[in-house]
Amino acid sequence: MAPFVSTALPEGRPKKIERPPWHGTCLYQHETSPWFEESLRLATENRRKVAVPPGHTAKSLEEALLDLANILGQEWVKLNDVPLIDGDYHAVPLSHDSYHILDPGDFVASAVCWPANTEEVSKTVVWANKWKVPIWPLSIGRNLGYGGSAPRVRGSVVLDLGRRMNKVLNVDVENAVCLIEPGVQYVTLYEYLQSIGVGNDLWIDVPDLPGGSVMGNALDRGVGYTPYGDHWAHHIGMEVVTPTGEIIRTGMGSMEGSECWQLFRYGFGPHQDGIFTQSNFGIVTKMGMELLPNPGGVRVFMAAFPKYADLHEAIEVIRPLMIRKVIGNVPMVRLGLQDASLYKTRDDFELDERGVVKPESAQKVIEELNTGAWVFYAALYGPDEVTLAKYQYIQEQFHRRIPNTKFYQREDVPENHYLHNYARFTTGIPTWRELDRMKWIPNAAHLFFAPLSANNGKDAGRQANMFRARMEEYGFNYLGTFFIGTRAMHHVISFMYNRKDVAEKKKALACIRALIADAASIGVGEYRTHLALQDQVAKTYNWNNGAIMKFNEQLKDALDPNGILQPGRSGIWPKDYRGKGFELWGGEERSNLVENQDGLNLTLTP
Ligand code: EUG
Repeated sequence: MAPFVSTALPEGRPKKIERPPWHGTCLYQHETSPWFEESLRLATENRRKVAVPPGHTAKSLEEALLDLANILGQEWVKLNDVPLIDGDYHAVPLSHDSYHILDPGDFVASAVCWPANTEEVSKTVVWANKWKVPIWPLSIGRNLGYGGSAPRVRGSVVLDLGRRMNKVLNVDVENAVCLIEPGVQYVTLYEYLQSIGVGNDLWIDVPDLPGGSVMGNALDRGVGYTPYGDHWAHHIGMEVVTPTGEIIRTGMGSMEGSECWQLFRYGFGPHQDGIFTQSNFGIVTKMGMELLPNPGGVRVFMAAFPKYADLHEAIEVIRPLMIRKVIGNVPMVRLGLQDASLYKTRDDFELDERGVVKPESAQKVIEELNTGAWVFYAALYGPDEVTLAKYQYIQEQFHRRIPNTKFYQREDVPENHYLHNYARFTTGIPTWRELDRMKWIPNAAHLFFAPLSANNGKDAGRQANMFRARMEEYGFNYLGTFFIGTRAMHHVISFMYNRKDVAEKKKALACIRALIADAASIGVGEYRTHLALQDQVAKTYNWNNGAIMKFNEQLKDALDPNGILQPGRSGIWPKDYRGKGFELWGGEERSNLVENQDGLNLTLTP
């Protein structure tokens, strides 16, 4: 077979990425969705009562929502009284967190609204201040494993910015940069660049699944696989609605008439951008993103390390390759079993009495798949001659310290191999392949335990051992991946559980809480976490008596005196909420705010 190395991809760059017709963010299931009939039936049999936010009665909320419907138009404000249908990755419910880890009816909005533009976002914020209703903006709602589309406080009003604010506002081809709204997904940005004829020259960075918001993911500091894999590091300029409704632009955007909003990251004076990530300090309505110029070729490869203990040496070999930029992307080292979970289900393995895959059984499958205890995927960018020289150099480096390392390029592996998929997304082409992993167990939901690791063998090794032991104690397989940055790694552990099994959910929650505590005990902190765990994780960032949270709270009180914007996000609570029992520290099956038994049975017609 001819080698696969080439510019772009030998099989070409598709103009469109196929997806099911029900792909979207929905309060009501799309009529083509597999859950449409069920949702209709449940909606008539059992209309859910609407959650009422703190400080409100059903009556006052009704009045407030009627006022909002006057501002945005009636069709753009809807009650969240629909059945809690988990759907799938494509049908993201706005009703609740589809990967719920507490009761699914816990983190629920009272209503959803759809502002059309920045001015309407600002008006909605002013409305929230007037009525003291907590609001929760989202771009697409696919923050799956971290809370999805759900608000932290029951009865918050969700602002779904993705529906109507979904435009690519500008592409500056010469400077390889674009300006986007919150509803632009990886898949739609890719298709847009294709549609204007620059899709071969300007690439985007796609993460494992491309249905998410480009802006939303960068604001949550997510990670992809190309040289622009650190999404936040490649944003450039933003427009933000503050919690009191002012509209600001950051960097050079703060100057009338500047041509450099998307060209120079800073402006004059303090640089604010970072405080709008993983925070509740503002609603981002526009953002610039750098695009990756076609580098003239991509060579992907996989290396397989035979022994579990090889992790240490592997990371030691990789660090200098990263710091010296021999490897140009965000490569990954993942457990052989996690790699195998793309091709297999848990039923294909022999389990021990705790439900954990037996090591001998994992080993058998690893041999069958021709992989290793750990596998390494990386991409080299540039003309073929350049990447070939780098590839040979990299092979030498590994063979010196792990002589049995096996290397594979695309021509060496079967058609269904993940390496072909890896070639697509390291070339900026979206794929849905990662969804195969959801077949591992029935009703699979993901929770990510995502501690940061130093880019060295010692930290990686101690983390893998510590977290594997704890997870197995609770009956879960440790399915870890290290996403390797220049000087640090995101150690992402895919925590899978059956969301229809209440006992298993409870175990998963207890286990991840134990993992957070284990990590903190050795000075390891998470880069991102699920809504239900943000109080606990925030507390582990405790240097100098938690000075950082005191600073965050000062900012919160100054910027959001009425405490309306995303109370509780990242453990930051407005002053009126602090110490009143809103925090979730563990042990609870749902938050302390029990359902308002009055509920709300209304139709939102004046
Ligand atoms: C993944 C990667 C992440 C994350 C959650 C999931 C990938 C899963 C690098 O960050 O936070 C296959």
